[in-house]
Amino acid sequence: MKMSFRWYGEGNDSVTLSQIRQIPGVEEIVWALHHKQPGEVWETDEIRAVKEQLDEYGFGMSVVESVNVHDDIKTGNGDRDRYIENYITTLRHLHEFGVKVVCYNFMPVFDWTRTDLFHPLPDGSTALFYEKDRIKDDPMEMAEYILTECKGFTMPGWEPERMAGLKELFARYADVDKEKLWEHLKYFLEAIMPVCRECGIKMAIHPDDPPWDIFGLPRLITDEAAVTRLLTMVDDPYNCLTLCSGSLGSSPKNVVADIARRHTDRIPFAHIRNVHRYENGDFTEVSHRDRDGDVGVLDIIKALYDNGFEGYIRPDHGRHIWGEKCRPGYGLYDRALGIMYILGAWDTLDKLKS
Ligand code: CS2
Ligand code: MN
Repeated sequence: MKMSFRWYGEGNDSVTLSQIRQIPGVEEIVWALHHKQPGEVWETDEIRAVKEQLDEYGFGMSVVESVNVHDDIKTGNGDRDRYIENYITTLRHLHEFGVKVVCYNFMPVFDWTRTDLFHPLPDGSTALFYEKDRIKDDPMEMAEYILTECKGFTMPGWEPERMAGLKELFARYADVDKEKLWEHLKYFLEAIMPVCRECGIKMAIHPDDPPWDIFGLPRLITDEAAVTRLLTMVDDPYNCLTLCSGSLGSSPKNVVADIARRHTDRIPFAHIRNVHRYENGDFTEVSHRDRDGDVGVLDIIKALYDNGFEGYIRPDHGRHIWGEKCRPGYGLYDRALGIMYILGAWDTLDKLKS
């Protein structure tokens, strides 16, 4: 297992590489070119610039999160083949710099969705929160809220340029039902798999967050059956899953440790975080500690450990603690605590074995 930490890039993150270097055990930075629109080619000069920054601190750049997929590929129309060609060019460029895993998602219109980015927890910290009843109404209202709260930060999946055309974007998905979306995902994966094999890059899809349909939009990667469908539909070792414990774990239907145990060989990358679920379907993010939430953090770590997991792990969202001003979910302090918790569990399992 290799520990990693997501970083949004120079000038685009409140956390610095020199701070990350002081968190024990972090070997890799999970990175991306956040100024790129979905569908644009990532040029080698731009990738090299990131590599030079990471080299200075001795960090690897094996995992990219995300190379976003253009809406034409998801809706299966317009210029999808041209955008797939661009995607392939980007994969080839990433390969030149030793990238091994690309985390991406296939969620229509929105990436992750929350109704409150700074929800107070009883300990005085704040965290991301999802109130089920508020997601029934107007998607515009929610998008405006997220964009206002996130002013000053680029938010992947929430590009203001895309959100400005939200009505049109919804219209383009009007006749894309769940089965069509599966077909478009299959088309995309089959087109890129030969290049992934050639370049040794695993495509690790991120589960939908939350793992159910929202605003009438279909969502695919929501439970174990969907994971199995994805992995068998294109049965290739380079077609993989990002195991996100918080996304899958916000549904009480999912036992994330079971998914981890059954599919470890197709999981090159894991996001570990914890969520407390309420009976009415709301959920709040909480600390990484197993007993603070409901996703079964320790069972998940043990499942991966028992199966000899050799991929990358990163702490996913953290709470906002100690007055830190940061990008929602992506502060330094709570994610660093998360790393110490995950490494503590992992090292203990190692110790018990020897
Ligand atoms: C991430 C996702 O911050 C988060 O919730 O886990 O946004 C993830 O980066 C994307 O869905 C991957 O494309
Ligand atoms: Mn995640």
